[in-house]
Amino acid sequence: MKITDAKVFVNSPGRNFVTLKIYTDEGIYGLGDATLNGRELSVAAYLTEHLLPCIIGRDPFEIEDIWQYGYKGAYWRRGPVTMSAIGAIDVALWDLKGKALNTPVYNLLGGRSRNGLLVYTHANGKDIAETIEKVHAEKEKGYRAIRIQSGVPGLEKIYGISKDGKAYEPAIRGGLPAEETWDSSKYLNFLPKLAEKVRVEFGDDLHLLHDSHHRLTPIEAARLGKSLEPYHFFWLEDTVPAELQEGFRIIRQHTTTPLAVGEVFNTIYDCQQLITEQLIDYIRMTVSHGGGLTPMKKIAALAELYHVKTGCHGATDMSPICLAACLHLGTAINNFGIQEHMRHNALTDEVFPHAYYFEDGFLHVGDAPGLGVDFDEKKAEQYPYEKAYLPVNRLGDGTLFSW
Ligand code: EZ4
Ligand code: CO
Repeated sequence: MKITDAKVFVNSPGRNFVTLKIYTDEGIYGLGDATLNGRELSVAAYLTEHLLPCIIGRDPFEIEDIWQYGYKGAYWRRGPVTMSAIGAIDVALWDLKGKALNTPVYNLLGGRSRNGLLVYTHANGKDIAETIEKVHAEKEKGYRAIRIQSGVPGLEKIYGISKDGKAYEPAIRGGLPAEETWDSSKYLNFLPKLAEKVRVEFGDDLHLLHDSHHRLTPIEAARLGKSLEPYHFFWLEDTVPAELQEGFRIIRQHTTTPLAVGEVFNTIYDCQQLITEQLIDYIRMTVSHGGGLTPMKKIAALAELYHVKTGCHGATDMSPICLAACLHLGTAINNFGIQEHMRHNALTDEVFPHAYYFEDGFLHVGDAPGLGVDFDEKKAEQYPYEKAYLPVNRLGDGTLFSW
């Protein structure tokens, strides 16, 4: 079999997505997700201008070599744009191979290790009462693990909370990035109050998660983890920006609250120290931004040695193709932890028909060959790309801060 063509589609069916389709001389095609929220066109250009010309004519079964060609062959290594582009090709090739061999991708990765994948969803409220209402609503849908985010008294706009009652989408269309204001001390004082109320309301069995979205220092994160211990969270996510991996030692010395990090990582080197020093419990890298299934399988294997489980990023800016790839990986590996499930809207689901389904708190990957996701190009064409930015964040005195 030979790769005959490859195309990049940039559309906005419900939100922006970049989709890669690789065609072969046998009529079989593979799909990959190249979406990088707020930076979509850079990945599209990296693919069309630089990577795709090099794969035309190649045997699509040579997945490892094509991955190495994209990674080592560029000389310039790592980075979200590069790795998302390499990841889209990699995932498309696994999809293609599964279809060619008439088997789901999880069978190519080692076979089924579990029946379903525990997922967590989001409950976002403007205050404690509304957050509790949202947790009730998600629990009724069958979720057994729920991430709680709430407005913080004294802070105007906050990560995770929508103002208009619609599902939360951080990337705003039109204009320059929105600006938010942050205050760590207000947040640190408030969060244990939220956790206490939610635990009292729901009892011990519901798994609770929370995302600090990279805004704390290590010692602040240590305080937060400690203050949440009585409420036994499933995990505390992205407490500090993790470029300084050894910073996590400070958090770890002070708290038994499990730690998750890594949704912005793109190679194994971003988490090598975090894993080998057992500074985290869950690695949050997702398949598309992590360079594809080829490196993610290696990262999961390294993590397994150190009691670290996976918890792949699964916000709505990961298309159904990426979500399916995460589900195939999670189905096959032994150290799967949990999968984020921030449901896509109806239009996104229509443009990407898929075999995976949610039931009783678990996502099931289905047994369609390949990834089990298709892409309706005709429908997607009706929704052209619209430039959108993620917000930026400042402290009260105007200092630029992490969003
Ligand atoms: O802010 O995916 O855990 N989920 C998150 C997400 C990220 C977005 C950024 O594009 O932190 O909501
Ligand atoms: Co997050």
